[in-house]
Amino acid sequence: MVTAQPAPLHTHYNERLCVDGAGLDQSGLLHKTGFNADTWQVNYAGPITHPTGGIEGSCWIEFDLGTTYEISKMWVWNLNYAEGGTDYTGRGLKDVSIQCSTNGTTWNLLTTTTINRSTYGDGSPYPHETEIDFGGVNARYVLVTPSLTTGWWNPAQYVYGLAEVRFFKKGIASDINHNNTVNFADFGTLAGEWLKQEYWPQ
Ligand SMILES: [Ca+2]
Repeated sequence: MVTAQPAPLHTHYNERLCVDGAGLDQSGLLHKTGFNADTWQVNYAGPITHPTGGIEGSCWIEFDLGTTYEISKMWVWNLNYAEGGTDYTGRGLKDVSIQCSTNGTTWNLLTTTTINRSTYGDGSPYPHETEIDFGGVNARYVLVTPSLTTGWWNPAQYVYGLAEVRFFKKGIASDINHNNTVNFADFGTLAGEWLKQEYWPQ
């Protein structure tokens, strides 16, 4: 689940669009650009502070991963679209604070960092261009707060946001059912997958 403030610029710029894979191609690696390109976008609305996160910024977006994971990294496809030959990569987020929490009320600052401006200003599909190291921190909630003054690349643009993010947990290659334990239950899950009809010749 994902929540953000202020409200999106339009319903078709809802924050869900930066976590649900919308806009990515079949490989899951390239995000489309262009108008209405399945991105989250907000209008600058003055200083804003998360109810519990405590950092004043220009907006905030909170990702609820559903359960606590050891998070290894986060990929970011920054907001990027070209419209009528104009490069709008300046609407991408720039300086952000990233806080983590296991309960949604007590937050720890992970890092303050800069999200790269997309280099694909020509409107072509583009890969994630920022990887943020989470170092295996335990978190269920991740809160991103762009700086009030340098939170996005082009200060003349008062609209900004993200195209897509993806979180990775610390890997256990044999943890087939993703419960952070490797045991016989994983073998059962794997066997079940093999026995599905679609894996066998017709
Ligand atoms: Ca998207």
